[in-house]
Amino acid sequence: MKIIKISIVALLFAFTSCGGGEKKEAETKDTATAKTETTATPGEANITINVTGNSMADMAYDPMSFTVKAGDKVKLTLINQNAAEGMLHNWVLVKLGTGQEVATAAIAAGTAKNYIPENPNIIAASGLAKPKETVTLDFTAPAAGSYNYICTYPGHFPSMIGKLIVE
Ligand SMILES: [Cu+2]
Repeated sequence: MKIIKISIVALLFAFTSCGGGEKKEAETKDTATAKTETTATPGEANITINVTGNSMADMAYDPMSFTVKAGDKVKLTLINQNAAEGMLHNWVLVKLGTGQEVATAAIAAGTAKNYIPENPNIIAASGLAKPKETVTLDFTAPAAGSYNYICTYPGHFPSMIGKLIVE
């Protein structure tokens, strides 16, 4: 019995040591080990972004900017507060100043790709939230610097743009 226990600890330690994306498994097995690991890896950031307004004229992200640390495991929740039909939104993280290029490519990509084009400027992208829907996105914060987040639903850029600052 004792031997089995030790080997489980060793296994969890192996997860911790390799530092990869195996975290969730370790967390569900042993809370104490998960806590230890949190201190050894970059932090976690839970971010909630609302989309306010009810038309093309007043739609916007709230907040329009936020800050995380490089390497943070970001859990982003996008809440579409719009009730109006056709008000679909997403959250696409792009290199600073590339919003127009990505938004234009998104229209070409169309509904088949949920307006997410193959584009090297895209760092992370959520799915589309229909009116009153919520979508979530997990991503790792990129290197320190400034980035834009945009909605790639046709016609929503440049109204829907924000800035992510990574420290
Ligand atoms: Cu939008």
